Amino acid sequence: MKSRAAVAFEAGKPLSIVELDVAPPRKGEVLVRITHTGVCHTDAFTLSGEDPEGLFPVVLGHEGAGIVEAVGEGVTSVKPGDHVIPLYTAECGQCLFCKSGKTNLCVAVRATQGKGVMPDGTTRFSYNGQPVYHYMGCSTFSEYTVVAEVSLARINPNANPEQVCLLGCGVTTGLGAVKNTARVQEGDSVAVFGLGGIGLAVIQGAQMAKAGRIIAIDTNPAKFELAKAFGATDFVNPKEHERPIQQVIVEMTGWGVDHSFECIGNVGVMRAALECAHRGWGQSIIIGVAGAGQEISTRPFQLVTGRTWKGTAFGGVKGRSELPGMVEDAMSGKIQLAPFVTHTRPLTDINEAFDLMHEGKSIRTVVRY
Ligand code: NAD
Ligand code: AHE
Ligand code: ZN
Repeated sequence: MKSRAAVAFEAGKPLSIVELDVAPPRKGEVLVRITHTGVCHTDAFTLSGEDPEGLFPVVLGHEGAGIVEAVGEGVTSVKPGDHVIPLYTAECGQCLFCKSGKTNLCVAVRATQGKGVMPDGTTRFSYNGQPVYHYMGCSTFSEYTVVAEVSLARINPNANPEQVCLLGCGVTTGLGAVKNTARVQEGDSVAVFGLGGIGLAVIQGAQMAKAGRIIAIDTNPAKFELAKAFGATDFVNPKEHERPIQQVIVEMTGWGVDHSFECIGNVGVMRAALECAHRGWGQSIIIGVAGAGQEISTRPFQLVTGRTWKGTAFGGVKGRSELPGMVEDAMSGKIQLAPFVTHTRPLTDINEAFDLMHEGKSIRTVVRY
């Protein structure tokens, strides 16, 4: 079938709106009609050419919501008409990782996903007869996409897709990082570096956990207003300080914060986030994604004196088990999604979503088909 799509033909170039060919779903696969998709910084990261797993030409996008159009052989957990959110972290329930009870990092389809193909090693997308790669097992920048059955969460059909698409990545990642990875407790102090969709979701999660002080840090002060609305108590612009930012945070708090979160993808800031964690027990959670060849460093003494460095993917959330409940929470107002949707655009204007992100003007632009 034909599908309107935004294709990244080359790194560093705008997406092209084209009509792709999409092959039918094979065994264990599902054809989904995407109705809405957010644009996450990770899409921009991969488009930039910095992603070690980046492949071109590719259909990017991994923060979508849609409706099942058709199912392949053997698919039993979803049927045409079901409302779904595609998952870049699958949940098969069978692999070592799913069964461990320790992680959400299912490996059922991860190896082929990283190579831009379906589990059988081939792609369902083509343009002028040439294959086009899948992305993160989702490819939500195509109106019709094919995903593995294990990569779909079935959700309440009455949910607002323009908002719940954000549970496909940004908001879930931030909330989950607080709840599952850091396990923030009532009264804990928190520092959040980077106030985009991820950082603001961390702040929302910290407020839900009844954290005490929530310090919001960004070089773009325009982000502070929304951070305050989500519950941040203190605001720091690193550009206004001569001293290293970790020193500023330690001085503000006495010994540092109980939990810090890096939500930018800057290895220098990752070091600062670790070093502003409390002596003896502070922990720092890396959420940001850094480019090929970049590495983190600190003095080992920072760890010797009790700080812990951790990371999180999709906030440690098991998508098929947990996203339906999070969608219910969004519908009941327990999770706030509306403030994240600062812009909406039709597919034809998707490149504007990237411009708005780079200019620091948006939190999330949601693209509709
Ligand atoms: P975004 O571009 O919307 O937000 C980033 C924010 O960081 C912006 O407000 C920007 O002004 C701020 N910033 C940039 N440099 C800074 C600095 N030196 N000091 C302080 N603030 C600075 O991005 P996003 O969509 O919120 O994504 C954030 C990061 O999280 C990206 O690296 C993305 O790839 C990653 N991410 C990871 C996961 C995961 O599962 N681990 C999931 C989603 C996104
Ligand atoms: N492909 C990159 C890493 C990119 C990355 O870390 N992705 C995050 C999700 S970002 C969502 O916006 C993630 O979940 N990683 C775990 C996984 O299994 O992909 C690289 O460095 O190769
Ligand atoms: Zn993302």
